[in-house]
Amino acid sequence: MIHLQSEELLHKTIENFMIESDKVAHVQIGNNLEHALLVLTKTGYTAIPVLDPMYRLHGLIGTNMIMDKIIGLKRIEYEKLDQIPVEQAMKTDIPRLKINDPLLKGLGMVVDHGFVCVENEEQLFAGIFTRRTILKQLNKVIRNFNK
Ligand code: 4BW
Ligand code: 4BW
Repeated sequence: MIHLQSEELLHKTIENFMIESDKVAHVQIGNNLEHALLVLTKTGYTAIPVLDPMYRLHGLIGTNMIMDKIIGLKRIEYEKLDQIPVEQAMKTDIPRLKINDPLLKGLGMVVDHGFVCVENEEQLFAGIFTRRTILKQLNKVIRNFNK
């Protein structure tokens, strides 16, 4: 029975577990680093997706990437923040999942990444798959196993 429960879980798709795009904080291509830093600070996340107006995924921007861009030889050059667009600082080589990928694929990917962006059949951003989501599910399975 317990085995069956975990088998069922692993055969579900990413779509069943992702945070939908409308609940994901993001910035748009063309936004400057000052805006990105404001969004990151206000939401409390360390990294968020960068999308275009069509909702295509271009990369991720994080506080570390922003700071790296404005660290000068002697000081942090904050005045550069509103001059640099996010596309000059974002990470573009990022892992991606499809909504129909099996949960097991996502599980393997969040070993190395705090979250992975999910795309639909039209290659548009659909949401994110996070470590928290999968750990919550595993927690449930393990607790039921111990009952
Ligand atoms: O605002 C928050 N609410 C809650 N409930 N949990 C939070 C919040 N901010 C951080 N956390 C917790 C989560 O457990 O800290 C973990 C690390 O956050 P992070 O990476 O370094 O900002 C969170 O783990 P997680 O939920 O597995 O999320 C992993 C990463 O996914 C986050 C962030 O980069 C991204 N993320 C999660 N939800 C997001 C999001 N990015 C944009 N919008 C969202 N709604
Ligand atoms: O430099 C990195 N190398 C690797 N292999 N993965 C990294 C690196 N930087 C970030 N990551 C990945 C890891 O999956 O992003 C996740 C979130 O990083 P964070 O929170 O927001 O800097 C990383 O997840 P994690 O390895 O499970 O680490 C979770 C958090 O624990 C990190 C950081 O706050 C802290 N941490 C981990 N290793 C650390 C550390 N703090 C100081 N020194 C370390 N060696």
